[in-house]
Amino acid sequence: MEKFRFLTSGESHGKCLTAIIDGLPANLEIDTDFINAELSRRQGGYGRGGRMKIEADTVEILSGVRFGKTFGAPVTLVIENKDFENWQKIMSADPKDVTSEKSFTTYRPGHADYAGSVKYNQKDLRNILERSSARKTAIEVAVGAVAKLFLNQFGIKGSSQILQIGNAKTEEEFHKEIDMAKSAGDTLGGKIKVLYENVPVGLGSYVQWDRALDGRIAQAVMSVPAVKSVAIGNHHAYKMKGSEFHDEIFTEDGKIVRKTNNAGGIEGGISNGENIVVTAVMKPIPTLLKPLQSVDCATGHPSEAHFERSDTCAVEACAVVIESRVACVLANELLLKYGGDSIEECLLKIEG
Ligand code: EPS
Repeated sequence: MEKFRFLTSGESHGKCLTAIIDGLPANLEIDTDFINAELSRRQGGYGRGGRMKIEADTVEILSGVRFGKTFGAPVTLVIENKDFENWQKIMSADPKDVTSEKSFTTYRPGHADYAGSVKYNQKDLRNILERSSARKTAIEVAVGAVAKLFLNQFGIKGSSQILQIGNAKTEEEFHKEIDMAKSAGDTLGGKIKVLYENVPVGLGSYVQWDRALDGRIAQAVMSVPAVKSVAIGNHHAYKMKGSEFHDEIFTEDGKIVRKTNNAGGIEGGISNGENIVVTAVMKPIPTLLKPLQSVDCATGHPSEAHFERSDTCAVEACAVVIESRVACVLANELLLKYGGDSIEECLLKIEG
């Protein structure tokens, strides 16, 4: 039974994005400014497209928070899509408004278009694009921000770093690399590192396959749109010897310490008190100004992939989304181990 649960809904150009979070203890302070700051981090980064100029994502809290604090009830979060104004008729729920405006039928390789249309039996690929779009990561980041507020109570802090964008390995080269891709009508992915500090020993378990903390983190990060690989700790493990890879154990002032952290803070599926280190690879965004070859599902004939406004590079945004996903996993694990009905009860349990 999971403790920190949430569901989201909403389309990229629909009225709003919504999440319901269940399982938060009472008396957790919900700082809306912090949630909004996380949302603007997700909107930023060099290489974003036109949509981010339209949106100024801010959260509205519809339930579960009173005078700035939770009280045990489910928390409902909403982010309005400002772009909905331009899509009201196209995204209408009313059958009287039916229109083919903005419908498209040529699959975009790399997106969910082909597999999604077969799975859900849809002829208008708009019905696949709308929910598969990375737009929904906005509300996921709002949920992650709430998870981070909970983790902060235990002194747990997350951060992220971009390791690589295309062939560029330093920050100074990132913009040039993105500019070059943009002028060629192309896109770029990259490599991201996320770190969580001050995570207590004992989250997750080896006793069943689905309780391993590394397994849970991998699932949460791998399902972020465009992420194609996830590693915990040193991702060069395959070429290291056991004597080089494993983190030797010492004592200092009666405490267990390590001089290395190749395990990325997890041994045997359990947090070991070192920093949790996650690296992930994001593929290049599949919507290309210079279109890829594809097929029109209405005619069955070859066709150039549909182009729709998009980003050249969203690696910085992806880093914020990954931080959020890991925050949700850690919040759930903390509640499983130290959960209580109020923050005070949780803190008492962890302080022993
Ligand atoms: C995104 C919103 C989307 C895209 C992008 C991410 O808005 P629109 O489609 O109106 O431009 O900019 O999504 C994708 C490129 C994708 O492949 O899903 C956002 O809010 O992050």
